[in-house]
Amino acid sequence: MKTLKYLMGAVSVALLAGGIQSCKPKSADTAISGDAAAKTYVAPGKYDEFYNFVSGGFSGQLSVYGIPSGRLLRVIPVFSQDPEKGWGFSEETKPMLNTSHGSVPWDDLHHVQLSKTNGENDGRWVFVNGNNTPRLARIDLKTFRTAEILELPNSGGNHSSPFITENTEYVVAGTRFSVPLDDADGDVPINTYKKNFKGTLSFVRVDQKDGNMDIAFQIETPGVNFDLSRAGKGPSHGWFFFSCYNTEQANTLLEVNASKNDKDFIMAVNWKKAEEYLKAGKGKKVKVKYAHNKYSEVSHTSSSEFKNEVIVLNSKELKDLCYFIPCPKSPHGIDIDPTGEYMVSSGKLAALIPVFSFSKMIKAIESKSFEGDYSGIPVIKYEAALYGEVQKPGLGPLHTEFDGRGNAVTTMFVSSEIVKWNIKDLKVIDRQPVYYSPGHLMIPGGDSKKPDGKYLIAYNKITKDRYLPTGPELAQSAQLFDISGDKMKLILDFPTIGEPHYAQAIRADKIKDQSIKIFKLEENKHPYASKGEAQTKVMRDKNKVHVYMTAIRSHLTPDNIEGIRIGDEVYFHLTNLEQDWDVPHGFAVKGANNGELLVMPGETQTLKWVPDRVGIFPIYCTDFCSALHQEMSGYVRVSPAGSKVALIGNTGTNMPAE
Ligand code: RUQ
Ligand code: CUA
Repeated sequence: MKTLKYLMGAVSVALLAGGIQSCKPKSADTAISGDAAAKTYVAPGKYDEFYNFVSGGFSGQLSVYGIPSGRLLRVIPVFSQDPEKGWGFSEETKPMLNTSHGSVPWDDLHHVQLSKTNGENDGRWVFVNGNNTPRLARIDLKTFRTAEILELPNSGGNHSSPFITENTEYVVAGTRFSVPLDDADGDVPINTYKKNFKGTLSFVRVDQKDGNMDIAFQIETPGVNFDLSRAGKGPSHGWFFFSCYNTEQANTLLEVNASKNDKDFIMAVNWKKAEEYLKAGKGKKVKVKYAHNKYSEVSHTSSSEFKNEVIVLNSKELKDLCYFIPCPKSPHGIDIDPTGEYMVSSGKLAALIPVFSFSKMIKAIESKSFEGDYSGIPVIKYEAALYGEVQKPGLGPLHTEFDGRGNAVTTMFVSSEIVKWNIKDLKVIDRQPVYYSPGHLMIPGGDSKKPDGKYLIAYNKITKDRYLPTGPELAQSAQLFDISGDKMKLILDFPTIGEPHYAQAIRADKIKDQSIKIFKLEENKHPYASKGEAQTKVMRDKNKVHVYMTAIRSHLTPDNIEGIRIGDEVYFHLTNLEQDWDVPHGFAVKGANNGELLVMPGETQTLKWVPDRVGIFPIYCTDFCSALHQEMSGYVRVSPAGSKVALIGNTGTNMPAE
């Protein structure tokens, strides 16, 4: 890395690299006000005020915290296998990780969006993005489980996603890396970026009844990197805004070559116009392949379907669809204020924060105040769309949220602080150090029409000396601030899982009562369910053995299984017969190349096991479910291939020994 820089001999490289690394805030000792403990104290047995859904970054998962206590309530597996819950290990959940590349059991989850109605969080679903193998996922907030994963074709990394419109009409996904489209010959020299690489913005429609997603259309754009996005709201509903960097179209050493232009762009997309073009048949059908995976809580199984076509609208050919607004130096976040009039963009390398006006942008388009075009797309004059600039906000602005009282708060990665400023006069009114280098920040409802401006959390990239040392890596830190007064006050540090990027929070009373407690056994439509011990059995179909099994405190039925032979594939289909809240049973068998099963009341899940040797194999429940949990166990006998041992499965009835 170093050698490369010196070889390049570019002074600006060193300057840039030095400049964008973080520096410590001056006063590393924060003044914690005396009432901080009282403000975050949630007495034992009492509930938190908010659910906080926090992206897990490279853990591929979504975690749920209580705010203000900072208690970790749950980790929801999404793109990554999770042996704790059997996610991606059970036969039922494996198809959820299908993609056109085969099973992809990991991803890099960056952004979180709660579904909205009239621009306010409604508590139905949470959407998240997979940044590596481009995917979107939807989590159902009745079960707190992943219900759907949709792959995105024609994309090279799904970063500016999964931002949504004010009534959850669309979830969008802009490609981070431009690449040749899937139906083009991709076997081209990398240095033909300018000619062969294209961007796409995917508009995914959400069915308002069941939440199911599908790609409505894509917009093909010039090859640039799309970083983040936000939908308009109120007056700007119907528009989407994307931050773009690498408008230099560099394909190597981006840290220098994509930082040359003084200004990159915000791309404004008129999606109502796109709908008109779509209706008028202006889209072109493009051959692609992408997976669409859905989980059913009725059959307790998932389905994975491959689709092979998308409709693509061309941003260059279709007039009035897309516009560029120049924006200083590699913008990262783009955030829309609660009124829908102001678009705040944070340029990582800029020393100011430009605030654009939606109404000025519309006037500029009407009066054609363009400074030219970029790859055939009109570029609006900077001044014509600009409302004003926040001067000297701090170094390395990344993301902005709103408090609902006319203020915005922006994270400063380089100067390690959060900075509050007034949207009308663009004056900085407060700044507080954070430890260290904040990426995203979050105010509950802070991207909505009605923010709940009581708390703010900074999600920091670097922890260093904040926690007890734990070897070379430390958990990332979140820092909770009370923002109800004029000054933002730090009141709590808590660690997070993986690397948090964005997070959102919602008042607990908006979802806690809809959270389901059990799956009703009588509604279980799993093809291998046993709805009572009388239905359990062991069936052979050539070399496949299906064990229809039940679990109830405190035994498995059957718990003695014989007649399994080397060469068999054994499927343990475990139904949890409990109909009581918070009584899962687990299942494991010695030597299984797999995770455990963790089966909820009323649910059926399947563990596949291929025994590799002759002998007796213990099986047991992995979840301490009762005083006799340690007794909840059994044995499987494995005999040599071709053995004549009869296939049996029973509990409590001893067969005579042979
Ligand atoms: S990012 S730290 Cu992947 Cu949202 Cu800005
Ligand atoms: Cu069932 Cu332990």
